Amino acid sequence: MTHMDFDALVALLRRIFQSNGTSATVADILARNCASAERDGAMSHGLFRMAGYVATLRSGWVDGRVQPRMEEGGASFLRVDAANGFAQPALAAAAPLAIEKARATGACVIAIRHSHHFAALWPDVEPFAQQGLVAIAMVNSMAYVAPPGARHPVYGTNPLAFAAPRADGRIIVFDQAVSVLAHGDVQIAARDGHLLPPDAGVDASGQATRDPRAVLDGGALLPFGGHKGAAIALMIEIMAAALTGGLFSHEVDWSAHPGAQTPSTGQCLILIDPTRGGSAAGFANRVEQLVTALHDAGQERMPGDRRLAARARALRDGIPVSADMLRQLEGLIAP
Ligand code: NDP
Ligand code: PYC
Repeated sequence: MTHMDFDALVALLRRIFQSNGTSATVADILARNCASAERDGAMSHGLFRMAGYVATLRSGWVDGRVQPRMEEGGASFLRVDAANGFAQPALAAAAPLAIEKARATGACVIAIRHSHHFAALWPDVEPFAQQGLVAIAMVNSMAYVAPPGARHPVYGTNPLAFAAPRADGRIIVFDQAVSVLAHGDVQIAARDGHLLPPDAGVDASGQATRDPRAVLDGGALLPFGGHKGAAIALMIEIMAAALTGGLFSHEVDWSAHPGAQTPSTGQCLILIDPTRGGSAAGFANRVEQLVTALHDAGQERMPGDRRLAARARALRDGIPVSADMLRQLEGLIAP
């Protein structure tokens, strides 16, 4: 195991992306995103994903060089056509104008379509909360999740992320898949020979299984909380696909692009300026009071705490990268 400096890891990942056909801008955005996930211990969307990015780029399924196109949607609405590119560069292009609109009008919807999101969602919302806004993000992915009663998967693992400012410049963030586990974690469990938790998935015949391979080979993941999680998956399909003009998870068809792994769907973000609300004590102070009440009640761990602790460790000691992973990454650099 070596411990890599964040910037050194970003430089290596940038080289992988660019040598596989992305523009320098896209390479930089995706490299920072992926290295940040590894730094924060968000392993299902860290270095493990690099082989999938590269296979996807080599398959011609995604355009790593395209410029997202911004479309005016109204005073509080911004549409972005990612034009078959990655979602993160589309969001990066939209963010300054979206923040301006949110501050001018109180809120802004960002509707991104024809975009590939293969990453954790918290990096998309964190910067908005650091600038004093509340941010909610939704992405639909590919049909891996079967709602109760369904004969086959229809929903994606559809994550939902939320970020809000706390007092003293801190923020609170959660980011969770709608499935019991992210698909990435099922792949990691299969790779490492671990069982899934009970009630996480079914095999190809619809029988409950804890075998990750059975879920990956024609089975399905289940939504957390049964019909309640399924309803959130439904909302995310509607907001990330029907609203934006993107594809539903079950419409993703990469059969003409062997090796492709990224979903070509949509993403919706809602930014809110909390100073427009009615809190006399100030929004961030009220959030802080709630967090204090939770701690007083006995909840020690808040969402984001584990990730920020991993970040602090990695920034102090470096990001742990195994020799095997380093070899794999170096092997992904195209000649
Ligand atoms: P987890 O279940 O690991 O975590 C979900 C959230 O709950 C996190 O904010 C986490 O904080 C928090 N949390 C976990 N355990 C506790 C606890 N005991 N007490 C308090 N808070 C807790 O995430 P998922 O497996 O659902 O998702 C993993 C990642 O996969 C996400 O980043 C998601 O965006 C990504 N994903 C991306 C998809 C895509 O299409 N791009 C599709 C599906 C998933 P902390 O981080 O601090 O542990
Ligand atoms: O881990 O479920 C997942 C996932 C889907 C798309 C990107 N990540």
